[in-house]
Amino acid sequence: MSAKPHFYITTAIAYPNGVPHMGHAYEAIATDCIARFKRLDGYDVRFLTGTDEHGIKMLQTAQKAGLTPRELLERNVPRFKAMVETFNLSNDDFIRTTEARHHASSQAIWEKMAARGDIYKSTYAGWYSVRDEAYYAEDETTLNEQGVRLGPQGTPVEWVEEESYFFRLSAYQDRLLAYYAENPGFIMPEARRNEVTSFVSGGLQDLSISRTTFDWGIPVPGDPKHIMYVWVDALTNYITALGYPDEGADLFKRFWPADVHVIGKDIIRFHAVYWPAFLWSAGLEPPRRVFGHGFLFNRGEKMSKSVGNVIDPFDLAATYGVDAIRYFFLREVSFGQDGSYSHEAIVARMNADLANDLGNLAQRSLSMISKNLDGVVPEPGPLSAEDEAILALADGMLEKSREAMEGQAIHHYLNAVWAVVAEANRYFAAQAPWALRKTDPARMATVLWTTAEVIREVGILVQPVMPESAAKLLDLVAVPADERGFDRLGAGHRLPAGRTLPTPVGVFPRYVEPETAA
Ligand code: ME8
Repeated sequence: MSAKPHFYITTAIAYPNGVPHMGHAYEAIATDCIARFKRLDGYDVRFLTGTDEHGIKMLQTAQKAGLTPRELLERNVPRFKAMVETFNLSNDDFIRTTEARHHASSQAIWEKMAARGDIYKSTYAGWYSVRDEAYYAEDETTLNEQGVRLGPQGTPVEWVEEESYFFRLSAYQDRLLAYYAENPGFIMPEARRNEVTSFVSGGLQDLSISRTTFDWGIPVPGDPKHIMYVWVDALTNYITALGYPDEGADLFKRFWPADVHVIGKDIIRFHAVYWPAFLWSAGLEPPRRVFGHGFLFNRGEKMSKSVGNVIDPFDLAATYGVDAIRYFFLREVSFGQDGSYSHEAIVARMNADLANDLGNLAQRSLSMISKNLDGVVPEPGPLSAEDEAILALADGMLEKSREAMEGQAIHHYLNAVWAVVAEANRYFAAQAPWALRKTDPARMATVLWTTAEVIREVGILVQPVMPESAAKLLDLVAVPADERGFDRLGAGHRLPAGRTLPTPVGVFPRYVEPETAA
């Protein structure tokens, strides 16, 4: 077993009833950034993503398209896998809930919950939203102007009445409330915690956890006429992927309980109420944190297939580049809040933050080393107060970034890095090494070394958000692959003099409007 601290992080598993949209890619990118950050910071990381392939929604979508559910999966799951590839995700596993390992695991957790006495048979009569795959109490629903009854997420609900197995969720109300109170970091951000706490305080009903009217799902052990409620099976994916029901499996021992389940705010109830209760019932620990991120809007409007403004993540990646998109969403949207995006906003970030602030600084300073110092990293002379100050700022980025990332405040981590980039630009302009070339070449060399060292530190720190561009940047300052971890940041590992740098090339392309480019 590794001596490193362990860190297990997951995305939600998406319904492949359609192709991935930018909301899916956003969640995946953010989770990947956190996973990469932790890996570079010395953790033994496990990062899981995948697809949620059962349920009525999948079945109905397939039927409408004249397909079997498996045919629908064959069409769409490869798109989710392509999204993982395209956006350069560093996941260790991709789980599909139709896999045999997952059937075994879901049936095992069911049996554990039944053995605890938490499952009983009765009749369900109430509202169900197929779109949310969720049961709602009558007082959570409303009638719209057309007389259609809607659930709290605004999706239509239908009346369901059938024999069903129930989970004794009501028995876990006090334990859940105590857990939230004792672990204020369990549900993040705070608005989500308040929402869940007030829902649970309002009283929990037992939960219907099986259906008999269709068969696209995992059969209930010992009573195959019943199919498990899709959320019982979906949530279990997080432990299936660690080898459950083998609680002695190496992965399970190392990585359960999960450190963070990253999910969207619409599915917080399933993760912060049902999931801990299922786990306790099965004799397992609840996850340490559930982080509910916000929703992405297209120019302030909710993406919807009927409005025709669903953004294809593959198009965005092709238009702007994968790293620019990763950077844009993680910098622009406060993680945990809703966010909006537009072509103008993406271009502004690409050109200002990436091409100008970071790209130009690297290009200008490194090409001076190339032209004036034969491309060899110079030995710095005595450091001035200004050199010391910018190096101290660069050295301070790691602590600030770590602190931000403890609370998944990805945007704060990036703000901290770009504050240093901005300061490095002011430093470079004020020191004007080009003017020192004739008057004081030794001082010029010191300024260039200092700037290159700041670029090294920034390059190391931006790997989680822009893995490919950061690698190129680090190549430009000749940092070997095994010297790119966060343990190389700070005064103990300065850029060594004497290394030969490659001829600098642009790392962050400026976005030029196609009509202007023509
Ligand atoms: O909910 N912006 O799947 P899903 C940001 N299968 N995030 C968004 C979004 C948007 N516009 N739209 C959706 C499910 N998401 C279940 C999860 S987990 C055991 C089972 C997020 O395909 C959404 O909040 O509807 C969720 O976290 C993820 O995308 C998958 O959504």
